[in-house]
Amino acid sequence: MTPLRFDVLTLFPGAFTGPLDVSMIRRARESGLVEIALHDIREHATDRHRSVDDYPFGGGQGMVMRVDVLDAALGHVRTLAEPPGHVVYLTPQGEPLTDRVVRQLAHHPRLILVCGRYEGVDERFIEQRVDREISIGDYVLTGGELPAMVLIDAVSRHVPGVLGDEASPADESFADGLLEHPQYTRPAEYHGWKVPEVLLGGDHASIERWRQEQRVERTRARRPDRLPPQESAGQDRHKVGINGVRVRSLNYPADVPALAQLWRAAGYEPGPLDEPRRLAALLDHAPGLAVVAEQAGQVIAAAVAGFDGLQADLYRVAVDPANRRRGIGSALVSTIEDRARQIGCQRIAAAPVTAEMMFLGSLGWREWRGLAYVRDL
Ligand code: 9D3
Repeated sequence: MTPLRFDVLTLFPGAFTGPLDVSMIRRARESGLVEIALHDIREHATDRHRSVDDYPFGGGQGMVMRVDVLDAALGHVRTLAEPPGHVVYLTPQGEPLTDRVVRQLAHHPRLILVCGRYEGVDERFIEQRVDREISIGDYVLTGGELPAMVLIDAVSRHVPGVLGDEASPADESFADGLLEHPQYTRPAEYHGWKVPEVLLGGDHASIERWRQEQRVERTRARRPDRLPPQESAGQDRHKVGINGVRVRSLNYPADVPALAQLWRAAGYEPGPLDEPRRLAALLDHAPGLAVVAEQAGQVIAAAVAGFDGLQADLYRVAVDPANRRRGIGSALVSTIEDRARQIGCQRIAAAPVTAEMMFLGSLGWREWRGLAYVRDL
């Protein structure tokens, strides 16, 4: 197993001792799973004052980090190891660091993190040398050092072995978009503060149900942005497209007859999905991933997908024959993609490849060995 190597370019290498020397990251470094090398940018200053920053051209507040000094530092760091590394600049202007970005970064064998101070770094360095700009959130810090440590901590957890044997970042809360349920341990009562009754009995089905309710309830209260859009029948949040076509969630069981007719017209072999109870179960599991297009109160297209926690599967897409070639299938699929992404799904697949699914290629899906279409979300 090749370790993950971080090289950090900073004016304050001392800031990193402490946070990265305890607990899990310490163990990961000691066992060689993660390497962290710190580099002082000031060592690459060339003038007699060892200056690393200068006044901004055009005037304005503060100082700007010099392109020549940063480039010398990066050039030196690149000679120290292979491969050249993916250069990440921590900046308030960057894209937000999310679970998805963390997982993407974890694929690189070497990350070079550039921490800014002052007002930022000369834009030419960013244009020429930086692969990705990342922020850790919308609040102002004094520099990129703490963000770099946050990134190192989050990415290191994805290196196999860092978390220990059983734990896997794959089946964590963020993966399905819901927050975690509350936890309790002994004593069962303290100062009269009691542990919820259901957890003390041995009824595992009831415990599981209670925990799932807690997860959904907490997510609704604290992070409604992570729940799939929920529409109440009639009062639908919808897109109104060209010619009054609107996309909405499939309503069960009201839309079942229209759905059956669409599947038939599209030539789908009747299968397990045609059992209304199966459809109900699918909707229970991933509400919002089955959508229809409606025009003048008539359902003219439908797309049904499911999400089992690993990847989303697009089972069926059908557009009424009289309404084809209007972009309706694409609108349904992109709605499903958005909603799947919102619940933490990272990949969607469609198999088998039928003639009706060929349009997925133009939506950015890639064909997988002629057997399936796949898209990373
Ligand atoms: C006056 C304009 N400021 C931008 C909002 C200047 C500025 C403030 C703070 C420039 C750099 C910084 C230092 N912050 C970081 O380098 C930084 C950061 C952050 O402040 N918040 C969230 N994520 C990050 S990543 C790097």
